[in-house]
Amino acid sequence: MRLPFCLASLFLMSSVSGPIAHLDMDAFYASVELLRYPELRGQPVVIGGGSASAPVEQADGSFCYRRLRDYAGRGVVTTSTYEARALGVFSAMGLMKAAKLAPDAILLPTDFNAYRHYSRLFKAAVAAIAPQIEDRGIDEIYIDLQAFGTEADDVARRIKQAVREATGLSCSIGLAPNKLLAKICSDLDKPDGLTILTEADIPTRIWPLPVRKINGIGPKAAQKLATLNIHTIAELAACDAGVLQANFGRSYSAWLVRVAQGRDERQVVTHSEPKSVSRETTFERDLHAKQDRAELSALFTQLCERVAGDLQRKKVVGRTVGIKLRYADFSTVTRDLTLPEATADAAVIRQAAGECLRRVKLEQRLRLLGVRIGTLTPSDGMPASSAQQGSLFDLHA
Ligand code: DCP
Ligand code: MG
Repeated sequence: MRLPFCLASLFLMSSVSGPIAHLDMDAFYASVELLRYPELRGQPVVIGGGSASAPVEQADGSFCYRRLRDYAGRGVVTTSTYEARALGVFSAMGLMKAAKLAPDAILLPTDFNAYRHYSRLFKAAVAAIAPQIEDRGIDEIYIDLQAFGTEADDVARRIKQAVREATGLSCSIGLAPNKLLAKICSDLDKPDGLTILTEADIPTRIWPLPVRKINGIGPKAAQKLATLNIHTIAELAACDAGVLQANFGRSYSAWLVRVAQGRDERQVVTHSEPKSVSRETTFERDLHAKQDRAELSALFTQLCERVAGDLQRKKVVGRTVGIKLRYADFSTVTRDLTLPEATADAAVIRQAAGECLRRVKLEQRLRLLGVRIGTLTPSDGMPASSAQQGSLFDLHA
């Protein structure tokens, strides 16, 4: 699509502090499990069961695997192999729903300790080559490659190789002038991709993409944009700012205008003392506290587990547990409470978050749910004890 010249130049002015790389591990939890069960390579595999879905070792040393069709419960998919995704099974989907789509897919329990271990390994391998890293979660980082100048492409290739050697796992890297574009690019050629984007490539490679490729434009915002006949990033960039403001409010529409133009001034933040850790999820469809209780509850538990995982990785514990709800009409409420003792335990966070939830109105449908934990202090090597792990798995039961 052709865009007016002024828009093209705005794109080309996109703040250049880069090159910045965004690295994201491929089907992370599932790929770690395949290291343990290599015979499952090439098969649809879903990660998300509790310990009851662990494979059973046979007398001859082989494993008898659980199939999705035998699953009963409220668990959710944490991730799935690309073969399972081809059958329509994705992260955050209920396991029972996934079982309808892929009854023969193999189900494996989550093993957060293993994922944390591999997370540390791949990050250390990257840091040995390029130390300017921003930790964005268990399987993703930004890497500031400015210091490498024109060598950045080679460095990105070396990083992929080093990650493979250190972990046996593949990752995908996007290399671009800023974080926004690097994040989009790491997803363009998964798995095992390396997507290098220069400013000159923006019109051909970024503009034609659906708006959903922008991190921060969720399913609902994309749906609303579609009603305005905006499907691609080019169409978003060409849209009148007033129209966006009328539909999305001042701050979100101003952000939409900036990101549509590929503009992003954020630096790679290498040393941050986190003030809080949070996870949120926008639902595929608006959920009702009563009618969709089981699904909501499972997603809520999963958010708490992910927050707990983040705390444990950052070696911090927190005392203030908060929730954020966004209703179908886009209004947002938050509630929080302070615990007597700091924690990184998913079950404790789940219970506190559940108490917060009881203090909000749940008549309207919900479009987003978030869990936050603040007032962080170092855990001082406080172990993620076995009791704590036990409680994580009990939540799946
Ligand atoms: N995860 C989760 N619940 C979600 C999404 C993700 O528990 N709703 C976990 C499992 C994933 C990991 O976080 O393996 C990383 O998330 P990604 O979105 O990067 O997904 P994957 O790495 O699994 O796949 P991809 O190859 O698309 O990056
Ligand atoms: Mg990933």
